Amino acid sequence: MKCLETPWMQGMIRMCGDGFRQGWHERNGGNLSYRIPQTELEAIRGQLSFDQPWQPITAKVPGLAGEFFAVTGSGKYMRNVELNPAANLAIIEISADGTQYRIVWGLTEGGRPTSELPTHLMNHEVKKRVTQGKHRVIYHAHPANLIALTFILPLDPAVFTRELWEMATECPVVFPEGLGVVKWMVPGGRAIAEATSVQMEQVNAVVWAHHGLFCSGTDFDETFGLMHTIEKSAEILIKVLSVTPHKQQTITTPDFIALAEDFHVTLNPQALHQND
Ligand code: 2HA
Ligand code: ZN
Repeated sequence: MKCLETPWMQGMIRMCGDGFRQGWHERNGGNLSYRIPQTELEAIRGQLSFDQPWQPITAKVPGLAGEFFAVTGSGKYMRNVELNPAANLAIIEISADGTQYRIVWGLTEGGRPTSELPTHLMNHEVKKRVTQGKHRVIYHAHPANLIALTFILPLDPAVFTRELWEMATECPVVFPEGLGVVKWMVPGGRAIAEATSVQMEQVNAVVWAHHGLFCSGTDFDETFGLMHTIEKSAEILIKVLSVTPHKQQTITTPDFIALAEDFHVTLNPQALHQND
């Protein structure tokens, strides 16, 4: 099967277009990566070329040595991926020492992998370890309501988690472990990658103050769904705060405890007891 026709590549292409249509990817904003399963890689190996030079990652990811990733391109627009996936996406291979990558497919009109490659790969390394390889997708977007909240709420993971849980009953079930929050930092580098990946040990979504959100998941549906759920909840909170700073009523701590029992989830205790 042609690389572009594989279900996982089709899933990646669809997600880029879906994210654009949600309004999360102005200009070249946002990026997406997928850790390709070994069997899927073998099926397309004949379509890859191994003649491009190794390049530094500027992060060390020995846990990903020899892995292959599909990634969006730096400076490429999410809205263009559906029109020309091979020009806007790449497949990269990670070197045996985990410090370099090389492009083995795609970016047919030139370019490099996403400018956030260090954060993507460091998150993948953490998630591969803590989920025993189940998580394969890392997604970064610029959803407006969540970004707006980073100017209003304290940059405290327990506060963000609790406020977003209260806005939609499904939230504590979708992200019971809560959200991480990283204060404003220069994007693209190793420092923000480290700050993000440390929090990814515990959670599947990390907010970047005044910038956007990183999500992790097992597949494209789950990861897109997490981004979507968090941003929908942020939109409701922005609507509430636009009318009044005071909630007349809300979901309470005992309500959350009852929900957690019925849905068999363990809620982040800091967020659960945030308002006690
Ligand atoms: O431009 O979103 O964080 C891509 C980005 C950088
Ligand atoms: Zn960004």
